[in-house]
Amino acid sequence: MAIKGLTASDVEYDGSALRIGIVHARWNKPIIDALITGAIAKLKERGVKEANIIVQSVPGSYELPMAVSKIIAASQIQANATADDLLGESLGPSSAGATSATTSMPSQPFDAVIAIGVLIKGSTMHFEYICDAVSHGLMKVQLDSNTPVIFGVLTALTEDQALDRAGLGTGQDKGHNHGEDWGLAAVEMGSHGRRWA
Ligand code: DLZ
Repeated sequence: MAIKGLTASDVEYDGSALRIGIVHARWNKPIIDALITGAIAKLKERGVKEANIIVQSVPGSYELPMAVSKIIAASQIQANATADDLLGESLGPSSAGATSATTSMPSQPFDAVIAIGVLIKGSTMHFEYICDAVSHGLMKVQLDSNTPVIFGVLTALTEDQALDRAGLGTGQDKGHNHGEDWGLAAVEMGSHGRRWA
């Protein structure tokens, strides 16, 4: 059976002003690595600057919702703090001497975060519980934080299924790297956030 992939959008989204986070689990690392590579390739293809792609790892997929929540919150706090600092600088007594050359640019909160994990079913119920917790957890994080969180979690019944979906298939063709779709989805959703703000 053919593996489904993302249908191209009519709009070519421009990622050049976006800041994108990638948080990934380390279970099934070779598959994870291929998915990250695919996601980053598409982010760059859409113009996201390398310096604006921040990659963080966590032990397993179960840790993804908490980690994504924390990096979104940290980026928002950091951006606000820097903006406050700049405001204080321009209003403060020494502002007359301040030049733009001495003033750093505020850092930018994440426009979207891609959560990447690979869950492969074992012989116990572990898989079902983690899949359920992670999918609900990531949805909650994006709605609570108002920041798009791309669901880059493969929930595969076999290792071969996961390999096919990372473009590492061992059959007649190598399958399709879903990481590429997640990179495109991050740029599209991140761009919407800016336009609707
Ligand atoms: C424990 C576990 C198992 C059995 N399988 C996977 C998996 O296939 N993929 C994955 O990302 N993580 C797995 N984990 C680890 C959990 O996600 C988590 O890291 C631990 O339960 C600690 O909270």
